[in-house]
Amino acid sequence: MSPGTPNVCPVCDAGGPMTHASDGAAVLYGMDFSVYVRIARLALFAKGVDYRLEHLNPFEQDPAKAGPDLHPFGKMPVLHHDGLTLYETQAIVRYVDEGFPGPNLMPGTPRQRALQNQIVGICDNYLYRPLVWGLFVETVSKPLKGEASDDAVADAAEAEVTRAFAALSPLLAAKPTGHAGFDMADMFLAPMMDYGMRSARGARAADGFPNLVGWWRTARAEPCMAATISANLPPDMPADQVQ
Ligand SMILES: N[C@@H](CCC(=O)N[C@@H](CS)C(=O)NCC(=O)O)C(=O)O
Repeated sequence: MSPGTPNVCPVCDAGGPMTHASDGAAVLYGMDFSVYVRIARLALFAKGVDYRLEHLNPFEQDPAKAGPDLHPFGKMPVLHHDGLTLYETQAIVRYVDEGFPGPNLMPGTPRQRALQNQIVGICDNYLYRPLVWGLFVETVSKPLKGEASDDAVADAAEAEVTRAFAALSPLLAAKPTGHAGFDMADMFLAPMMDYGMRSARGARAADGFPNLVGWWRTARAEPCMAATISANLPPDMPADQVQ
């Protein structure tokens, strides 16, 4: 039976009838330390969706330890809900927003939605890699593990982050805040900032952009951030640098 056959769950039982999918419960595959998994969790949290997080760790070299082979590009997260298996976090967040009751995560007008998509696109394409990998992993995570960080990598990343912050800052100032809690743009940016602002270079790059710093001070105090923080951050992880 093909995964597309009605009433066949492609995740839990490709050859038989649906089991867990039929009860409507959502399953998010991924690790809680992942930026993109957290984005999906923020959306599920905002909508009050009942879900469980199941193991999928694409960073594991051993396929037996990595978890189910659900993502054609070897990434996380993957959402499974009611017979649908979905990857790409933008698709997941939009599905969660439109598929469940609760606060709207996307604004009401085409212009506002386009501007929100622009922020999300900047986060995906120009911020995530230099901020999380180039600054956090390179200058915080590696030294915590006793590895040397590469100044040239960090220098290049800081320049890219500064450029992304310069683009984001006015967009954040103009962003509608017409609903309670986070919207989709906040959900993409905040998990990236939560790693990046633990690096002195990330905080330094943000310093020149008061809108961004102000946004981050508010965002990081939202209950959804505490509700979705990884349980696996090292105990000696530096606190946020932005005061
Ligand atoms: N475009 C993907 C990006 C997801 C992504 O980069 N996830 C990271 C974790 S935060 C990952 O799975 N990395 C594993 C790897 O690159 O090997 C999405 O929007 O879901």
